Amino acid sequence: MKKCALINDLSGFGKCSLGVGIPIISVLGIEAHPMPTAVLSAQTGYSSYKKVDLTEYMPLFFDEWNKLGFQFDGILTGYFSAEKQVDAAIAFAKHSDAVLLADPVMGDDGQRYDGFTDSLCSKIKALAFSADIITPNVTELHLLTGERDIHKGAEILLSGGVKSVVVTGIKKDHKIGNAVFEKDSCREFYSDYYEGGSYSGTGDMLASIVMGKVLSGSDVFSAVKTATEFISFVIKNSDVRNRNDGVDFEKYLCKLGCDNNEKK
Ligand code: PXL
Repeated sequence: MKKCALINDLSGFGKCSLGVGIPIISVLGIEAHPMPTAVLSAQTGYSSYKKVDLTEYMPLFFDEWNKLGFQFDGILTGYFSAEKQVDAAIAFAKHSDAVLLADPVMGDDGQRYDGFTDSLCSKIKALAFSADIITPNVTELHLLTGERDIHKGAEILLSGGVKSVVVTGIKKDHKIGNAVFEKDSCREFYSDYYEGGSYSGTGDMLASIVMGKVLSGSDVFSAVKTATEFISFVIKNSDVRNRNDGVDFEKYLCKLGCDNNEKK
């Protein structure tokens, strides 16, 4: 089986990060190997939370993985709570031939998430520019490039060496969608349903689906089409009272299930 390292936090409440990445990568038929950056009582959108940073353990864990010869086909990065964590992830990725998908988690709805200082954001920017695929939302695209124009922002990232730029959460004509930019092509995928809300973890879901699909042989365009349709379906069928809680994806994971030619 293909192996994917998931470098992200584990949050007890507010379904996101490893809490959605591990099941999604797994249901897509890829082994998920988590390296938690931090463990939180709840994601940072709630009115309070407690956090344990694993910054000092990350280089030790990566050294162990390297020492034991574990090889990865994909590396998926998400939430970082300290600059040194990003350094450790960059160093780990540099020594690997894996496809690097960096989800540059920094903010949403025009606001940075709690704790995202200028210096942490500039480390995340360096990681994003070294990745094969990145999945910023429109707020993160602006933080990465200074651009509010999506096409111009994506162009800056492509010129910097990123192969596929997936801009998420684009609002247009009462719909919400995602755009994929590669060197000579661009495609947008919109959902047929837009309530005007944004929900915890949907960006993490999109990044995980794209990583899993690409590792299974899909191109980024069809991977983003699948992710857009899945997330739209899940939002439509979720009973969400608080956007921080996340969406009811668990019941529908089977829709993403891989179809192997297993022995009966
Ligand atoms: O989904 C992004 C995310 C991931 N991890 C943590 C967060 C957030 C967004 O608020 O707080 C801990």
